[in-house]
Amino acid sequence: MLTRRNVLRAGATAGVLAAVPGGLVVGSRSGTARAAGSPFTTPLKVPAPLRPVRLVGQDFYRLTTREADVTMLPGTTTRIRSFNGTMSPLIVARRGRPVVIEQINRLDVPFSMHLHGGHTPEGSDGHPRNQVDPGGRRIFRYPNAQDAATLWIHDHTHHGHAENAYRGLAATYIVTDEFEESLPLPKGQYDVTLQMRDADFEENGALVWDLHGFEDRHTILVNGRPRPFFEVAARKYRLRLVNTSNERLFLLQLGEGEEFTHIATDGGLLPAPVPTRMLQLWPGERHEIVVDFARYGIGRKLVLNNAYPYEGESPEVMRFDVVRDADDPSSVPSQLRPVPDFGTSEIEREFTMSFNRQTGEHLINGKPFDIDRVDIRPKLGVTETWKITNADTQFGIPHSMHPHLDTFKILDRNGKPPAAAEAGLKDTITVMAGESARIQLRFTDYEGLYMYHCHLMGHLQMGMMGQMKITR
Ligand SMILES: [Cu+2]
Repeated sequence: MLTRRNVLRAGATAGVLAAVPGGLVVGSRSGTARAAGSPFTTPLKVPAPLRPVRLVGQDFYRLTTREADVTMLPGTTTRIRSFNGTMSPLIVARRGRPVVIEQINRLDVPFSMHLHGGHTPEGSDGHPRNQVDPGGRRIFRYPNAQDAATLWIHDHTHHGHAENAYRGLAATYIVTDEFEESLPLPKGQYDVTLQMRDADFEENGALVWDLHGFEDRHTILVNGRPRPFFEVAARKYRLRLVNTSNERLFLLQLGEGEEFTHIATDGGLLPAPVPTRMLQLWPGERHEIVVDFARYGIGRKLVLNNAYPYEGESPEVMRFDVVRDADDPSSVPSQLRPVPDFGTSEIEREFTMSFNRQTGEHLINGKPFDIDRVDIRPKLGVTETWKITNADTQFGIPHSMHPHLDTFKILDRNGKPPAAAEAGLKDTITVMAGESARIQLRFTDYEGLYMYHCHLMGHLQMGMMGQMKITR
């Protein structure tokens, strides 16, 4: 149904369209700001990797999904849905060494664990057919037969994923490999994951959940802390940016438009580093950057801003405070990792994303998700080209496409080759209203039933998902 709120939301989103390609139009949105607290009063929490039980040939973890009371806003307590009681946990895996996770569900809602970006066998991919009911448990096997990249874990239950992610269930999952370790990029304590998202809080710290209320989520959280500060050394850092928001675009700028180096996207390292001053981080995406704080003296404070805040909202995401010297043997090589050649596509498919104003559903090729319908039947090893068209010109709503199982490369956007920042392997692509993009991909190794969908979680919940049956 088209409510007044839907119209407002859709109209407001058009502002994003106007903003992103050219000059910024800030403040075209409506919405009321709740108290979000002063920025930079809380230190960033840098999660330590979870410690596995090391078995012969594999790492074993137990992840219990349960409610927990944590401090997010100073002086208040927030009940979240968590993995093992914490926000933003981190798992570090190694290429070729399998990770096995026993997921135990102590929530009172179902949970279906999906490793976003994982090259994962069907039974461990978190299909809603396999969701774990309250009190249940399930074993997930991640072979990690894939290149180094920053992945993340979130829920994929049929109607609960958006709320489960919003209430805190998001883990970062890093795959490392020998090639990447051989590069002189910043490592150890200078390799930091930043999970970014928004939320709406009551004054008492309780999370406000409204599927349609994304314009009211004015508190920006980084690793579960509101607009934190991070004390850094005057040297290079590798920052892994993960957008775990339901709907929010971060248009990231450092300080007064400082330069930083873009080194990786969803599927891992770019072919070559890209110097940049602004980065779009859409829901579900990961981008990795290297920032050289040696350019700034001790005492300098650099704010990371979102150049597209909602109306009534301040742009700050977090602040880097340069507080000490440090040696810096790291550097960014001029070449990183070449993109594989997928050959010539044998299959071409088209996906048109649209919003049905009568039903309030978000559709792919005119249809909402149906768990009993198989939409496409790709063959293993056969290269395909997908043309993704965003037909939402009336409301100007952005949409994305995230096929499970394998990464893709972007062939073109509106017929033009992708920018250098999009020249690497991706698993999620956002397409603005009235625009189209073509991607090339090839499914490998695993047969079975997998999903592809828009990663704006509200849209996914309102139907924007299809199923593919992959066979030999
Ligand atoms: Cu969408």
